[in-house]
Amino acid sequence: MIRKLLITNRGEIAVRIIRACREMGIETVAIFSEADRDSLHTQLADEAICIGPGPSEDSYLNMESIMSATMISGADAIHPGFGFLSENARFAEFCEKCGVTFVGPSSQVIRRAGDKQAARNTMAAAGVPVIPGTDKAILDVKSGKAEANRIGYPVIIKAALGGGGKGMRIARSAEEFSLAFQTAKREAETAFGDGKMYIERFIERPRHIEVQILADSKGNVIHLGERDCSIQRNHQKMIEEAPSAAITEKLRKQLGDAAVRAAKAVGYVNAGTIEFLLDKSGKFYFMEMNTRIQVEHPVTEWVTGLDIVKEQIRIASGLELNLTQKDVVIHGHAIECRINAENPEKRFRPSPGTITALHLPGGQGIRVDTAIYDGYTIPVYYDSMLAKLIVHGDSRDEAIAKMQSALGEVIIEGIDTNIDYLFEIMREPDYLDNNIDIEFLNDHVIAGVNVNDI
Ligand code: MV4
Repeated sequence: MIRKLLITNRGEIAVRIIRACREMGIETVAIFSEADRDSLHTQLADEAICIGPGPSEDSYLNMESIMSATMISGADAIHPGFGFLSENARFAEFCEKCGVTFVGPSSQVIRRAGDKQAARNTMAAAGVPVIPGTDKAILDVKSGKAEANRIGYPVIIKAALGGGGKGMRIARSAEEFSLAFQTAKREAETAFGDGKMYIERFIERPRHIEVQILADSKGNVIHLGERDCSIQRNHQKMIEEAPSAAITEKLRKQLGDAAVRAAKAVGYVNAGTIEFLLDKSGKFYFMEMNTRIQVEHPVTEWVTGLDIVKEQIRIASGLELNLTQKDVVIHGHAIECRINAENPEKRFRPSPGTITALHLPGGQGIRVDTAIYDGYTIPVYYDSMLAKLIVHGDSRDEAIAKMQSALGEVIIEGIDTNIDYLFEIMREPDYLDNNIDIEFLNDHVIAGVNVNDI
């Protein structure tokens, strides 16, 4: 069993992991940058080690400093949280070579999931539905165009090593192909140092549906149902829910089976997420595999009653899952809103600064995951998420009513936040009617703002 765990992260997810360890009797080591001396994770962990200056490259991304801190502290395991080094195969490999347990899948699985083109082929071979597209890397316009003609327009051109929308372009016709391909390829070369591209049929207005899986080192794989993460801006999710109101029990079983097959096909161990697109006709397709704990994991925790971070630590300790698929029952409906330090009226410009007054909601069916406190100064170096407000009700309508009530109670003074914007989404008739897809924020004016105008 893991005795002492070092958390290579900050903010609410570091706090979330510290809390799980405390319950499990595992000692915790925080690492912090010079900008995070007063941060909550630094104060809550049993020990805290400064690993460098504020900028992420000098601290939370500095593998050598982090591994030195790990050795000095005597930690036997590392939890990477999300972002930063969490999906860096080289870092996982560094841990393996240093004899430190990485709480996540092996470096080999992370590397295989990172090549989206290769992952697509693995999934197709395992019988997981993939979007019609190419099975070999495309490097030039000529062969790309031939493939696009075969697939049929519109197509989407994606970087093999991409993700999060970088190195991605849509071509609606053969006329648009050449420019779209070259732009996407150049962007991929700059961002990932690799110009391998693949092409898929472009799915119009899908939902983003992802399935949480748990896989132990004994070969047991289960799924914890799906999350609907369609409400997003610029590939940043804003609101997530579980279960998806678009999915029937029959479809849930098909998605879950596909996700379990996907995990088994790559020899997955630990918690992971299989992302799918669900088209308007109800067909779903594999998109990507995420090898980290995700920001939105609490909605799944609430409808299943499980603690996914504890499960990650148990799995990394070599323990067998203590539940089977039939033990997983989905109860009620959970919604998460991401509260960010940003101003929606000023192109969602980040708003770091000092919190001068704070009131967070509570009560039955309300959970707040955060690392902010009254008087806390948000550093300029990191992302703008301040808190996750998660609610649970018997039904989607009840969860929405709770979210409206909880958002209405929040007081955060001294900085700008997106709370009013989130509140308005919770009153938008199409949101209430479950008329949502990945274009939702493009299609609506929310609190006087339409994201297309940005
Ligand atoms: C797609 C797609 C439509 N058709 N692939 C966005 C980032 C990367 N993970 C893949 N993405 C997409 N792939 C096909 N064949 C639409 C998107 C997409 C998207 C997907 C999920 C959530 C939000 C999105 C926003 C824009 C585009």
